[in-house]
Amino acid sequence: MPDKLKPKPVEGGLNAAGLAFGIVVSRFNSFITDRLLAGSLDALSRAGAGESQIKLVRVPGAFEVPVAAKKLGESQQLDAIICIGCVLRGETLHYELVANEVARGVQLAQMDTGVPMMFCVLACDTLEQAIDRAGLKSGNKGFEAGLAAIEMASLSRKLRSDAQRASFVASKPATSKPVKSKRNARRR
Ligand code: INI
Repeated sequence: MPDKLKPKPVEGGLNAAGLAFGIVVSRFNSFITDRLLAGSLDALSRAGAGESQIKLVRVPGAFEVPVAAKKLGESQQLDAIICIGCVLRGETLHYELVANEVARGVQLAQMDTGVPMMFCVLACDTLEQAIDRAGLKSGNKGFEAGLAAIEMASLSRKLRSDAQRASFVASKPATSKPVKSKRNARRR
């Protein structure tokens, strides 16, 4: 990379002040999802969010998470949405179908609405694996999703205001001489 070029990256911060969040949580496997929800709320509250900044929606199972998240996104009232669920492998193919569709659905919902959606749907072989990720050995994935939501909400706001300024930047006259390519310089 040339050493003269040091573009400043646009990054989200971790301050939840003035931001609004949606949380969609599934009731299926609530022993796990309630702990993930507690982790997300902990992250949001540590970052300064209050109850009035959080819209909590409960759905029956992970399969129903994407449609609720999409509806929240379509309201364009929220800066980021956390999607919480837990899919545990059973004896049948049901697990695969639910796990695949919820991931695809959440991705589609965030791309359709442009609202960042955190994917906090555990897909585990055993209950023990899920417990480890809901506050035991492997931390709390809900807390991680909460932090990611704050960062993406903040980044989204910044990118939105950058986009509003983009037309100004595009129409701004160049302040320095345009760089001639070597090829053109030789021809002249
Ligand atoms: N829902 C889950 O959230 N986790 C699961 O492990 C699960 N399994 O394995 O069946 C599950 N099924 C229910 C599904 O999400 C829907 O609620 C149901 O099919 C009704 O549409």
